[in-house]
Amino acid sequence: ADRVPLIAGNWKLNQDHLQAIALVQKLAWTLQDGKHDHAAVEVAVFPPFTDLRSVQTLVSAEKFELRFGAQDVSQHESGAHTGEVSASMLAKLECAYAIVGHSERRQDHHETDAVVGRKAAAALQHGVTPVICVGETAEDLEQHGASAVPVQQLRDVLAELPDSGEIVVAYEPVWAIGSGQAATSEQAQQVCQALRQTIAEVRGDEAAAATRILYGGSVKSGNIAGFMREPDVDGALVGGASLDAAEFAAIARYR
Ligand code: G2H
Repeated sequence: ADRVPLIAGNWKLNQDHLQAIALVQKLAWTLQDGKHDHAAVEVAVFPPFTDLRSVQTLVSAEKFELRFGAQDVSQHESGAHTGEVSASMLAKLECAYAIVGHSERRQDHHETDAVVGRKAAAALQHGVTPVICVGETAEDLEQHGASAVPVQQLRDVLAELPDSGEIVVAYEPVWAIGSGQAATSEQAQQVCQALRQTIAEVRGDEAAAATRILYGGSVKSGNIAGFMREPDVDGALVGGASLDAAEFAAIARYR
């Protein structure tokens, strides 16, 4: 299947407003200088909510080919949900994507798979592609092996979704996040293959072949090529290394 690889930069809770603007500009220019082919490798950034408007303004004013998304989205449409940001608000900001179920949100905000699924459904309803994060902890890995927990998480999230509509899945082993200790490309492939099989069972073979599955967890310019050689890894969700424009551009230029 022809899946356009996606290199996604999750800034997390980093960058003040001016730094965010500088980072987006530097990234776009670096990609442009390197004659980055956006049709061949898609690049997207995920700034904090407060910087989405500025990023959108820059991208549209400068005609940057960068895409962008939010790090989270509300499961609710509107109403008495203080502090939440809805999928329709993100759609109006031209967000292409919303990350849902990142392990840091599962941990810090007790998000369950059902909640993550409803968030993904809300995004889909407004034409925002959810980037559904799954992954096992070190303890899960020891007890159940690598695939069992992420596969079950994905099943439970998909149960909340309609049968069609583009999704992206990100496999992020919790033990590899921000630890400097990435999974091996073989480990990533094994789980991404199991996740694709799960998509096939729930949404059919065609959807499984079309869905992009990313690896995330301590991805750097030095290890990206190995992941991208694996048949079921279609890109990366990059945290720490996405805060440096040159490094992130080098990741996007993996081949
Ligand atoms: C995993 C990843 C980005 P890092 O959370 O989502 O972060 O690349 O810093 O491990």
